[in-house]
Amino acid sequence: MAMKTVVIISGSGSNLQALIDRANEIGIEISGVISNREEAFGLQRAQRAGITTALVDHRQFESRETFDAALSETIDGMQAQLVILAGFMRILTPEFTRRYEGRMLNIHPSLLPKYRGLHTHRRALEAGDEWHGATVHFVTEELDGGATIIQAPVAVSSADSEETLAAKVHAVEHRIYPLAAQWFAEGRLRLEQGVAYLDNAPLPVEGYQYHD
Ligand code: NHR
Ligand code: GAR
Repeated sequence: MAMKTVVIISGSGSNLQALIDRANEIGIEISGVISNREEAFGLQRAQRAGITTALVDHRQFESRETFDAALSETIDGMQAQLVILAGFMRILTPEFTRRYEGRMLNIHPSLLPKYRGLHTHRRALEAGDEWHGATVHFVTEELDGGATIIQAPVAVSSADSEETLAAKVHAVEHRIYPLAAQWFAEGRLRLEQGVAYLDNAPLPVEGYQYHD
């Protein structure tokens, strides 16, 4: 039985597309896609794939709490067993993250714990880092601070701009996010007392190191 999954986006949705393309193979059924932005291209990707979409526009709400309450009603209406943040750009309240703790994943464009928050490609370039990358982690109340599941490194070249580096990071994101979702759907991945386990063994704090 495929695991019912809701994907939450704010923008282009290329990670959503990677999940749509491999949903059957990895054992998920995307029962809905939710965006906080009407113009998010990911909504069109979902519609094209015949997936139910919903718009929950944060600007229509007075507070983060009321926005998050509407978001959870929408998620729960889609009967999600797994919640996937894919380029979702709003910080979530502790009440919301507690409700989905252990079954909500995020992909973040850096090698966490480096560069939590925004503008990660620019920050890695400005620091002169040799390595950058992407991290899939469980979402907890601490922003980009939940247990790491998979990390994929990307070599930075001196010729890289923010755009070229972002493109390289995207390419690895599209490989590691479906893999993490597959592990979860197969019941191999869990969060227990802040630690991520794969096949009953604790993952290292830096997560499973992905390479081709
Ligand atoms: N919420 C919690 N509690 N914990 C996490 O780990 C979360 C989260 C919400 C989103 C994604 C995250 C990322 O991968 C994520 C992880 C948005 C911001 C942000 O500053 C930071 C990190 C992430 C997402 N957002 C601004 C805000 O005020 C708005 C920016 C905008 O709208 O463009 O919410 O990077
Ligand atoms: C991805 O690179 C993802 O890691 C990042 O936004 C991009 C979304 O691309 N996420 C964040 O910055 C979360 N704050 P996509 O919409 O094409 O999947």
